[in-house]
Amino acid sequence: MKLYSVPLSPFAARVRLSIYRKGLDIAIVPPPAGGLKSDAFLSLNPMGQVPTLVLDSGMAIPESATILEYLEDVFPTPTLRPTQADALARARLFLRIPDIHFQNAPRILIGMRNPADRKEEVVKTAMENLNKGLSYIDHYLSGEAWAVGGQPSIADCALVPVLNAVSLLESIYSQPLIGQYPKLDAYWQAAKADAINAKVMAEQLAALQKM
Ligand SMILES: N[C@@H](CCC(=O)N[C@@H](CS)C(=O)NCC(=O)O)C(=O)O
Repeated sequence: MKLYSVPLSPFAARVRLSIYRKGLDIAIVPPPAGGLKSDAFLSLNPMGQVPTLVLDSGMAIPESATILEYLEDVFPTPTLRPTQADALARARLFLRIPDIHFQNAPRILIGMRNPADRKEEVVKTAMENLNKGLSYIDHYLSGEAWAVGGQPSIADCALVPVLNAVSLLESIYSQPLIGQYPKLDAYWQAAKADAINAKVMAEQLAALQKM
């Protein structure tokens, strides 16, 4: 099995977090020569995106949430999928909320990290979307040690990479983002201190510094 991934992508980073946490022997590789829109890659994944998980059978699975669930089905131990239905619903919400409500705000705002490249209207709308999404995440956090319950789950795989990007935005734009939401802030302070989370965060940061 191999995972096509790029270090900065929060979607690819979700899957790397699962792979590291579960200790899976899955090769993590960059997009092939020719890139994501090459004929060779598009024949694997017509969306031309990372992450893409290629199985030994040759089947290729796109979409981070689908890949995370697949890894839980095939490698159930250690589990990152809450077993209780309410907890699982909440974990899945933490994958859906950033995907739907941020409306790409972290990518847009990182793209405009240089003040000379900023379009104020675009920044304003992206900040509004970002804050809406953050407030929804804060709402569904319950103050437990991890996003859902007392152990890491697919919810943390989803939240940590995107919150890492948001945390960088706090310094780039000199404004509190995560810090405005007490439950979210407490979650983030604890999440940052975990070694596996920190490894993926460092991979993202190193890629951003190279850009
Ligand atoms: N919904 C997808 C989003 C994946 C995605 O947007 N990946 C970006 C990298 S962050 C990508 O491959 N972009 C290249 C493109 O769309 O052309 C998922 O959850 O995996």
